[in-house]
Amino acid sequence: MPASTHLSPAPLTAEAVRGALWTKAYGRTLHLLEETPSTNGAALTLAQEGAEDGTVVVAERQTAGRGRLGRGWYSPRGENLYCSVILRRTPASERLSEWLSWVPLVSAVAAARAVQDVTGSLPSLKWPNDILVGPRKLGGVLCESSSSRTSGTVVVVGIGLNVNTRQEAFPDDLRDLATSLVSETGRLVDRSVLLAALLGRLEERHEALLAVGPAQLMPEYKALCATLGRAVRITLAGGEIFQGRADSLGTDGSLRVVPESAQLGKPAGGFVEVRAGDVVHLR
Ligand code: BT5
Repeated sequence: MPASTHLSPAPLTAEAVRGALWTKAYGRTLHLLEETPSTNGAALTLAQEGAEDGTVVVAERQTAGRGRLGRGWYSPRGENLYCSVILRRTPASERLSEWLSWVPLVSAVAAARAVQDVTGSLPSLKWPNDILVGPRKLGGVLCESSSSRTSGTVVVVGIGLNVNTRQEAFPDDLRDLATSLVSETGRLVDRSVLLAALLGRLEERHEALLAVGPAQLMPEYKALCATLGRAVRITLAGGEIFQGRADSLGTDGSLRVVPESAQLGKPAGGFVEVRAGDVVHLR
């Protein structure tokens, strides 16, 4: 599908999304909000009220967009995609924790594939779930879950993609770190078409994860992941920092990093398994 060449971005409308949608469930119930603090927050509330699997919340603007670990997500009005999908179908309890750790990774793959569908260019990924073009961040994934005895586990997959924000319009602290599709291609992109592609790719990857498990999806993640094989600096969830080489992925989607020196003593197996933390690509 070609990118739009309009001088101003085409509006995001439910009608245009539905017109381009090829999913079974994702986006068939679509809440398009003018403004919300966070589409993830709105989706978690809808989930608690019983919203069905595949329900989507998308907003023109977020006033308190969330990143991981309490960080924020820059979400100006009318330019980009801020969207959250409610997942109610979960695997049997013995596979639940593995599934939970892979949902963000395969969601990032789906976002990269949707960008490829619409622009022809395939982004790469930074572990665990940043979407990159070269060294710059095009988008990110934030998964949040809630569980109750009555309704079981519900996961909300939130995705932010910078689409039509021009490079000079990013705030100072992001201008050198972030990018957008219009910055990369020089063309404005129709967000309705991109959202439909994103929901299609998400449904496809989430179905595959449930049906066949992560082992079959790992090769695609690895192929897109620019972190593997690189020198990295890791900040662990507890604040500890070390450098090393990103070696491989664990079956639970963790990043195995061989420390550069004996900073962490001699880890078992020669590597540290990073489950939650921040990665900086060095060199
Ligand atoms: C993420 O967090 O990358 C996950 C972002 C998820 C955002 C979506 S939007 C729809 C849904 N609803 C929400 O409320 N959230 C989700 P993290 O890896 O923690 O990255 C956050 C960091 O990225 C920030 O500290 C900034 O440095 C940078 N950042 C913030 N906004 C950005 C943007 N628009 N583009 C690129 N980088 C950004």
